Amino acid sequence: MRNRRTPELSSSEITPESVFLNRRRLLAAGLGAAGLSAAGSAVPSASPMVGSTPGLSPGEELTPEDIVTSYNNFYEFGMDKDDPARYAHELTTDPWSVEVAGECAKPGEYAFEDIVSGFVPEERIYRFRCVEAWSMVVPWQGVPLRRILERFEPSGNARYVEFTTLYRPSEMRGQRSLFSSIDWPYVEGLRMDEAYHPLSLMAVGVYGKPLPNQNGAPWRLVVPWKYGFKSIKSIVKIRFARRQPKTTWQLQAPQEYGFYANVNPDVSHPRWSQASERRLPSSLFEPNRIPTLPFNGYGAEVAQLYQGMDLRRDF
Ligand SMILES: Nc1nc2c(c(=O)[nH]1)N[C@H]1C(S)=C(S)[C@@H](COP(=O)(O)O)O[C@H]1N2
Ligand SMILES: [Mo]
Repeated sequence: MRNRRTPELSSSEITPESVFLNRRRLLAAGLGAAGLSAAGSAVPSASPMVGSTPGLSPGEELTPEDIVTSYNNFYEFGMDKDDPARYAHELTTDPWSVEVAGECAKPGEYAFEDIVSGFVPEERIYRFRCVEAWSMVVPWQGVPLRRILERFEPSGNARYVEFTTLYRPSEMRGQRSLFSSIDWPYVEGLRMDEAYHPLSLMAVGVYGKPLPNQNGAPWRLVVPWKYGFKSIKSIVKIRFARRQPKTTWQLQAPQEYGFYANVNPDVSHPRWSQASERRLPSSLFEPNRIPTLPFNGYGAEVAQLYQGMDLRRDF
């Protein structure tokens, strides 16, 4: 783990060349183990039927890769579902640096490779439920968020962790758009106990390949019991905080989006019901509508995090 601000670090260690080598090593050692075949061709390491995966019901199937990588929300590239797949290649994700700040012993500016080095990504097949009432089942590869955050030694004052996406209008056309009302950069947050929950994942791959830009390269959060908007993409800043951070969607429409954003079929969005969802692939004639589960089906794992809270008020 290197902190670019520590004086003893020699400049040769942060040359573009070493960054390049580190990234190649990351892919070879990490994602290789998680799903790339020896020949380098991508094969999903999961079988399409995922009934034996914890949390998933028998008969639930993986959402096909082409849908996972072409039906996206990533407003930095536009508001339509196909904008991210069309325009996210305009973003440069290498080199990538991450600022760590706030209540921790190791703040600083880190190279992405240094933060993830030494980790072998695990495969996690998760249900993913968007607040717009569609859902998917996705095979992610990633590192438990807790293991990453612990590297920065958060202090006892850290009760929340805030994540921020890149602000780079030159490469993110949605940030230049006059139609976007979002106050960039995109910000999300978790309570520390949520961040430390074993289901919280920092994904670096999907379907056995490095994350495509439209899915949040080089790394993005995945919090499967919360609405999709909590799963922030292309993170450049991690800040440990005493007080609850203000998140992008909360600032945008506080009556519609709360800090917690736990999937809850009993609490409607003011403009639509959350009782059911369209499981992709879904079409007009085959909507594939299924009931939405409390905590997106992960209640047995996470409900205790919210004991004593009124989830209608803290939505
Ligand atoms: N930076 C950033 N992260 C984001 C978003 C976004 O617009 N910008 N959209 C969120 C929403 S609303 C959803 S549903 C998921 C979609 O993730 P996916 O495209 O990988 O399925 O990303 C989330 N993360
Ligand atoms: Mo979403």
